Amino acid sequence: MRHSCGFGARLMASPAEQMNEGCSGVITDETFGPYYGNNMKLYYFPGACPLATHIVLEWIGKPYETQRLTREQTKEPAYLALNPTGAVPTLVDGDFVLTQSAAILEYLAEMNPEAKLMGSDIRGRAEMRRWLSMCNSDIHRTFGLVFGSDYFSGGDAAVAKVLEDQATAKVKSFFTIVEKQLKGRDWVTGQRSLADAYLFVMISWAEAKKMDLSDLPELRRYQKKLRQDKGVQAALKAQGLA
Ligand SMILES: N[C@@H](CCC(=O)N[C@@H](CS)C(=O)NCC(=O)O)C(=O)O
Repeated sequence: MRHSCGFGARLMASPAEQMNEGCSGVITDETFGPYYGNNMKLYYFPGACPLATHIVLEWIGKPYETQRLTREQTKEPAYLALNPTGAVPTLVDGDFVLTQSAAILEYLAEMNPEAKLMGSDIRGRAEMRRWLSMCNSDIHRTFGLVFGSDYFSGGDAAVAKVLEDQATAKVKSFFTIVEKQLKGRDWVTGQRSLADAYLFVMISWAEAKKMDLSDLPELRRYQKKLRQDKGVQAALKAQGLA
């Protein structure tokens, strides 16, 4: 696939950027080799969906490692052995390799219940999953058509334009639903959760695509508040985005 989503996605990280990676250092042949460190390790592209996991790792506050990749590296056999979809995120925890954002986020929340990122009872967890699913299955998926319109149109510029416009309108319709939910709330479920980290990334993509959010004041207020959050700022900085 020749498309990628994310507001900071770049094809290559400079050596200086690679040197800035947590504890993982410069990308080497061992990048995808067996990993026996004590900390969890997150594979990502800057500004792409793994930013949600990165924010959650910051909220949890335990040591972790990251490995920035290029898109090309995610198509190499060694990485495909970790994540057969050739996408990020991938989380490695000892001998456990996990893919898919929603699964990774819930794994982190369940491993760290003290961070209270899931919702406190059955309905609270269901409510959190409602918004997490909207991010992962509705907004993210539709953004795939916005960022990937060239790919999905087979290179037909007119079709690509229709795809991008229609998908942009669909994303906007999801944000309009979120807008109503945010009224009177600082967090999408009323308390900080996994869904907030994902929603922050989705709004950042809208901003990167210069979507008109002027009629969604609650969404803009929410984004501004999250931008000031220490965990969000730390994750953005670590990815070279702040
Ligand atoms: N369903 C997957 C989707 C992952 C995904 O689409 N990741 C994008 C970045 S946001 C990617 O790595 N795309 C690969 C590419 O563009 O080649 C998840 O939720 O983790």
